[in-house]
Amino acid sequence: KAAWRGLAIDLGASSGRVLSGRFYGSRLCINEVHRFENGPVNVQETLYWDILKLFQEVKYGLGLASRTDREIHSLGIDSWAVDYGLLDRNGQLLSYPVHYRDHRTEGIMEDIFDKVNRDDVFYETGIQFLSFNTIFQLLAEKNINNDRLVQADKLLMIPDLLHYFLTNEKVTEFTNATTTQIFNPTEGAWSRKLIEQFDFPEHIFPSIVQPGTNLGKMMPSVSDELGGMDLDVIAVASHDTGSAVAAVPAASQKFAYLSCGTWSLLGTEVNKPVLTERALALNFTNEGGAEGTFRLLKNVMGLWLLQELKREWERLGHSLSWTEITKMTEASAPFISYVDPDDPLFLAPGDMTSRIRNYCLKTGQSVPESNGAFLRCVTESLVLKYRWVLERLEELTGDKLEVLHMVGGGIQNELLCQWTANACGRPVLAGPIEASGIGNLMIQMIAAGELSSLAEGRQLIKQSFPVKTYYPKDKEKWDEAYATFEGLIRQI
Ligand code: ADP
Ligand code: LRH
Repeated sequence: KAAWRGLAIDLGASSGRVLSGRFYGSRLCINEVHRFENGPVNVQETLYWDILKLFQEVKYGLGLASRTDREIHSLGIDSWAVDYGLLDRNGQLLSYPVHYRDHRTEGIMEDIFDKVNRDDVFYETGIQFLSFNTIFQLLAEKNINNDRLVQADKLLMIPDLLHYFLTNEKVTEFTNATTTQIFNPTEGAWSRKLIEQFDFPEHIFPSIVQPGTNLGKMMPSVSDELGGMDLDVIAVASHDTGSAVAAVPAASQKFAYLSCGTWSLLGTEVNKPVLTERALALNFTNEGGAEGTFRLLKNVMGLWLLQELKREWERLGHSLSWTEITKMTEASAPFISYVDPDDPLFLAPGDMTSRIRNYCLKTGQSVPESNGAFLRCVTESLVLKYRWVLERLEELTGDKLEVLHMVGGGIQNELLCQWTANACGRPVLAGPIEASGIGNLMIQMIAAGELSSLAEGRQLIKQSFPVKTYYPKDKEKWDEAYATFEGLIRQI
């Protein structure tokens, strides 16, 4: 039997890629067809995503793939969550999508929760409070650009917008819908209550489709441009974290995962949202996943902090590779100062060294004095925060989570993997790197009837990609560091 072939378009906040996948029955092979940079574009003090450039890169990757293989069955798209584009009645995009790191949502939660009950919003959606959730971005839209919302006919999340550009279909894929904080997971529908309470136009919310839905073929204009390429477009778990967690090669049902890229998403899989008072107090989230699962997790600011340090030094003419960055981190003195990576101070792009410096001054710690010291401070703080989240996760679920699966581009930082094992005091199983793309392919294979379930897919991934185990070391030193770190971060 000929191999099944599919394409995964995986758009991360720092880079996008087009991967091709071939499934030979007992093995999945992937190949990177195209990779391109991604990031915020600042125009007159608003941060946008360059969605047209992204679409162009996607088409370029598709064209490359079709030149070497005319037998591809389908494609799927996944990307970061929460952001959207608005279409008018003629189906025209009203604005470039605004980046979730834009300042328009600063202070918006405080304002609205004077009028609306905050706890109710959590119990209605199961979603953690992050200032950039779609619900708050829409509120900012109302405050700043209400004209746009008045003109809007449909709101499409980033992958849905690209689906629309490819197929002309306007739908919302379930996993991304859950991240808006306007979706009620218990009812499996947009929250009428919140739409009413926040006074959003109800008609902008499209119908919801489940991961694995075939959206049909590419439209003729796109197909012609790509030399007659004629694939099925499958709505996969279009939230990249949903796709990444689908691809965790876990052997059992209870496991902790850390999807590690621009963000670090640390959590566990549950069958239904955990809507307890404690989950609310700890600000954990319940995002929708493949096959009716939910991800109980917390966002940690992640490698964004390292990306921003790297970018800042680059601007000053001092370019460093990731390998050099890892070496400098390791060479710097240990356990000097820490930051809470999730302080809102670190969300926006720019001047990361001065913000870290200020944080250290404010908290009475030594200020990092070399590039290596900044890197060490951030990397240690990240892994210590992972431990904090992991322990809260065990508290919430009552489960002992013996191992931590790490996936995503960040696992190429072996120091980070080893220190995660050390800080968390348990083995880390690292792999695969391209988890989002692989999970994306997996949902396409389930839709095509090539695989029967998520569990079978995870077994296939285990067989197909290497996993490296890191065992914990230096327990006493890391326990001591954790005690200091825990004292520093806000207690709940
Ligand atoms: P996203 O999908 O959010 O764009 P990725 O999953 O591609 O992010 O991960 C990118 C991050 O992985 C980089 O910011 C960097 O911190 C880390 N990384 C990538 N390559 C390496 C490497 N060779 N060594 C160490 N870290 C790396
Ligand atoms: C990771 C991610 C994460 C969201 C953030 C906006 O790429 O999708 O799950 O919280 O981006």
